[in-house]
Amino acid sequence: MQLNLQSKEYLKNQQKKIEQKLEEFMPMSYPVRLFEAMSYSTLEGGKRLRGILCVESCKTFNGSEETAFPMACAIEIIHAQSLIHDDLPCMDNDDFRRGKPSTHKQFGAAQAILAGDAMIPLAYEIFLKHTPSKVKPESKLRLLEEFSQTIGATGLVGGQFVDVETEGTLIDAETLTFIHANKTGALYRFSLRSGAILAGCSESQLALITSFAEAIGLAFQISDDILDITGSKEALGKTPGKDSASNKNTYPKIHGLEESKIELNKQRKKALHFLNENNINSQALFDITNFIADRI
Ligand code: GRG
Repeated sequence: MQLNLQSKEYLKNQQKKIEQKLEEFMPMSYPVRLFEAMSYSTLEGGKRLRGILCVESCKTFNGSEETAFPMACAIEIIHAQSLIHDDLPCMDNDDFRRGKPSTHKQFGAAQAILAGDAMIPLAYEIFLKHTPSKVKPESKLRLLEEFSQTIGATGLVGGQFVDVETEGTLIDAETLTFIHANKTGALYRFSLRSGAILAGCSESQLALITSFAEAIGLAFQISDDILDITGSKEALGKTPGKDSASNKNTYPKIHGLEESKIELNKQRKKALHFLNENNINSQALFDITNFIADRI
């Protein structure tokens, strides 16, 4: 189901707004090459899906875009940081990212690691410095705790750790679910939850948006795994075929390509069902779900 022109333009415009905010928030100082490496990885390219989801979730629960922009940028900075480290020779070893040389290719491996390191506290700083003061301190503290759990050993790092450790071995479906839910799903989950928390939503609304987030997070990783098989370097902006070349555990490897496509559609239906059944009337959330499922 192709997005109509109006939906495409709306999402493009939201992407631009997040990029403008990132330009505004990214610092520049001495040592200039460190800040350049951070900006190189963060500012150029990227679909900004996680940032847009944070903003749209906030709007869905009657919060303003301005309330969500700092957190949306913090999420995009952590996402960019995870891509820098993921591309390193000791991890996924990819020379291309977002259609250009990956950060270690452009700046050197030690510099790329340090740029990534510096982006973690920067994300927290931007959230704390720029989030409007009308957001309650207890909401900010809750978000800091959830953000930490999302990106650390119980989230991105934990998922990536199991992914790296099991490379070249055959894992069971349960372990694959763990990898996907943490390596990729955790940041999707947090993107939607953080927007809702910033808007001051109720606990039951938070539970609903979390269920939606889990479905699209899984859908996104399945589509990413499928695209590694079917996508081109130009379309992906990175090297295709790397998963099978390094005998990585992916959804198609464990479940087969056809079953992966079926599961992707199941997750789409599940996500849309949550929106429809619970009267979450967000055209953008509806469109992003279809964009994720249709991008294969
Ligand atoms: C966050 C502290 C901390 C450490 C990072 C390296 C690592 C730990 C985690 C790796 C996580 C990872 C790379 C998961 C894959 C996620 C994925 C499919 C990314 C591609 O996302 P897109 O297509 O990228 O949204 P763009 O370029 O559009 O932003």
